[in-house]
Order: sequence, then C-alpha cells, then structure tokens
Amino acid sequence: MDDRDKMLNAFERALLDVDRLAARQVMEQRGRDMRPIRFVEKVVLPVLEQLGAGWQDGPLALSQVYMAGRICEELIDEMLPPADPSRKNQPRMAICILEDHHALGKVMVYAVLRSGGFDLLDYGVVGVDDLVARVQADRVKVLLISVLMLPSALKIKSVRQKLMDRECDVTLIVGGAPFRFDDQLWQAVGADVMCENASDVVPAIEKMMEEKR
Ligand code: B12
Repeated sequence: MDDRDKMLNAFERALLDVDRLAARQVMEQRGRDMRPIRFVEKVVLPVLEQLGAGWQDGPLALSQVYMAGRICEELIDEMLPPADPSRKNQPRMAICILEDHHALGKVMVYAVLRSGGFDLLDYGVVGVDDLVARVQADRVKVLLISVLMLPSALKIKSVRQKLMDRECDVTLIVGGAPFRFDDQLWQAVGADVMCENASDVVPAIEKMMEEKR
C-alpha cells in the first residue's frame, strides 16, 4: 500500500468514525509538497465519492455521508482561509448554490477564488427568481453556480433565459457532479464555462478576462 492509499484509508476511517481530530491529523500529516487544494482534490473528494457510493449501494447510512460532508466542510474552511483580495479591475462576481443543499463544492470554489485574490459576493443557496434579481441589482458580470443534482442543473437554463430577458450580460460559470456525469450538459443549460475542479476556476476566469481585454 503506497502513502496515498494509506492517507485515503485513514481519512475514510476518520470520517466513518465521525472523528474530527483524526481527520484533521491526516490533513496535517499530508506532507509539505501537497498543497491544501491538492489534498482536497486527491483525498477529500475521492473519499467522499466512495462514501457516497457506499450509501447508494446500501452499506452506509445517509447520516454517515452527511456527517462526513460536515467534517470536510469544516476542514476545507480551515485549509483554504480567505485571503485579502488584492486584484484590481476584476469583473463583479458572485457565487451561489442553485436550489440544492450540497454545499462543499461552493465552499471550495469560493475559498480558492478568495485565496487567489478575487473578491466575490456569496449568495448562498438561492432560487431562480431571487438569483436573477440579485444579479441584476448587484450588476454582477460573472456568476458562478454550483449544483450537485440534475434537476438543479436544469434550472440554470431558466436563469440564463431570465437574465437575457432583463438584458443582463453575464458570464455563467458552472460546476458540480451533473456536469462531470454529462460533458455536454453545461452547454445545454446555456453556461459559458464549466470547470471540473475548483482548481480550474482561477485559470478559467483569468483566460476569460484576457479574452475580454
Ligand atoms: C456528500 C453528499 C451529500 C451530503 C451533502 C453534505 C453537504 N453539506 O454538502 C448529503 C448527505 C446531505 C446529501 C444529500 C442528498 N443527496 Co447527495 N451526494 C453527496 C456526494 C456523495 C458527494 C458530494 C460532495 O460533497 N462532493 C465533494 C465536493 C467537494 O465535490 P463537488 O461538489 O462535486 O465539487 C467539486 C467540483 O464538482 C467542482 N465544483 C462544484 N461546484 C462548482 C461550481 C463552480 C462554479 C465551479 C467552477 C466548480 C464547481 O469543484 C469542486 C471541487 O473540485 C454526491 C456524489 C457525487 N458523486 O458527487 C451525492 C449526490 C450529489 N447526492 C445526490 C442526491 C440524490 C442527494 C439527495 C436528494 C438524497 C436524498 N434522497 O435525500 C439529498 C439532497 C440534498 C439537497 N436537497 O440538496 C445525487 C444527485 C443525483 C442527481 N443526478 O441529481 C448524488 C450525485 C449521488 C448519486 N450518485 O446519486 N448528499
């Protein structure tokens, strides 16, 4: 068993035991060369997915997956604290979870963007009409939407339509499980960009800003 497998096993055990201290220990012992975002993507994500599969196949309870999610949320908040935004001339940005209560993806993307020097509004969990009204009122130019369930992903289409009806020119960046399951879905719902991982989001926004210059 190599070091990464050992780390994955220890982290999974800690989450199943609802042992926050053990989970934090695995995170702290990850080694100097593994940046926090790498730890999240290489350890936290695969373990959560494995637990999710365990719930779908029967052996695990939803409460175990839920508690695992909560512990990971706390750890990610600790590992990726907001940094002082230092950039100028960035478009007005906002992030939200659209009619979905899976929170981790948004927490990660928000933390990565703040750590990367971007400033953005956090709308939390919102419905379509509330979202469109807030985007218009705040004159948001880049809207990041996180969804983990297919019905929520499909609602992005009406966000796009309603923004167009109000003549709001907004770049839509989307992410979450449904887009990883179906690589055509982001275009079908009218998004401009889809990112598979939180670490892809800063380069995607920088590229977009470069193109608009
Ligand atoms: C943990 C989990 C839960 C936890 C959530 C805890 C929490 N606080 O968030 C709990 C137990 C509460 C839960 C509940 C439910 N869940 Co659930 N859950 C999961 C699971 C196992 C992991 C999700 C997760 O947190 N992953 C870790 C995070 C970090 O990854 P992520 O969100 O994908 O984010 C990464 C990328 O996608 C990307 N990203 C995400 N968002 C964004 C946004 C932008 C802008 C960008 C750029 C990138 C980006 O960056 C992130 C990091 O790299 C998934 C399985 C899966 N394969 O995803 C099912 C899953 C999402 N759940 C599912 C379902 C059905 C439900 C329930 C309806 C179950 C039920 N019957 O009650 C409820 C609904 C809750 C609700 N109303 O929203 C389904 C959705 C199926 C579908 N096609 O719609 C899934 C896919 C499981 C499955 N295969 O069936 N769930």
